[in-house]
Amino acid sequence: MKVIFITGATSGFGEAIARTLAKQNVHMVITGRTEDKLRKVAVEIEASTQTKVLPLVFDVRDPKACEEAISNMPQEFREVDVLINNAGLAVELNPVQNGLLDDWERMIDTNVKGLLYVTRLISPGMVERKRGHIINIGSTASHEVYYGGNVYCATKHAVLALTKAMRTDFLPYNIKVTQISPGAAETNFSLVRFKGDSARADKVYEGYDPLVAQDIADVVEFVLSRPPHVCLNEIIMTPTAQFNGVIHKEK
Ligand code: NDP
Ligand code: 8X3
Repeated sequence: MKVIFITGATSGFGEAIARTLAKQNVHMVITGRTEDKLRKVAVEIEASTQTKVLPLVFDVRDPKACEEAISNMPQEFREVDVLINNAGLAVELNPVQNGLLDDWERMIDTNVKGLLYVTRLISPGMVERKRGHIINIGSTASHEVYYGGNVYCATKHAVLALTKAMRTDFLPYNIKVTQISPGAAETNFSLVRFKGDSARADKVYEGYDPLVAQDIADVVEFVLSRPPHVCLNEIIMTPTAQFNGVIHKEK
């Protein structure tokens, strides 16, 4: 049975990806910190598909918690075929001179170190089996910077570097590595970025049609549907109204 492991599946892209791929009747591990939401997603998926779901509650910033959760998975979930490194966040939109160290650390620890911790634990099995696919969720911020986006953009630049590095390191082991790099998508992302200020978050998506989580899930499904000899290395996707960090908004 194919095993798919998705980090950050309590909302947004991760949840949509989990619900979409579950239709393939697989074994699925979903993770996040918000236990009630994670369990709800797991229960709903199991009620509506043949997919068996293991919800794992842990913070990707904590290497010990990652190890404990992943190394104690039941046997039937251990041989992960697909790892989707999705958990991530932006915090605030301050220029460097006003940045808060705690905000910077949350972003670096989650988006870069958390992705590394999980990959470090799951990739050895893929190497051993000479089989696997890692999908990293990057961003258009892997390529561009925008005012106040400094550290978030740096973490997503780092994700792109790690995607290329993994592709290089795993080349002898028949492991695919793909980065999906979306632009603006309406999820909890901006609510988290603006620390619960919904008026500020809503403004981000006014005046144009942003991407929605299902758009990213559809692309993940397509990426995984390619034959064994094809690896899509990166897909950059934006709302039609966005290019090069510029969003055209109707007044
Ligand atoms: P959401 O806020 O809706 O989802 C983020 C997910 O990440 C949640 O499930 C959250 O779970 C999880 N997460 C965050 N921090 C941690 C942590 N420390 N440990 C474990 N899980 C964590 O945002 P999106 O779905 O939009 O974001 C998903 C990814 O897509 C992120 O990497 C983001 O940077 C990226 N992205 C988003 C874009 C957008 O415009 N929305 C565009 C491009 C990329 P919980 O809080 O329960 O732990
Ligand atoms: C999330 C979208 O525009 O903040 O990666 O970079 S953006």
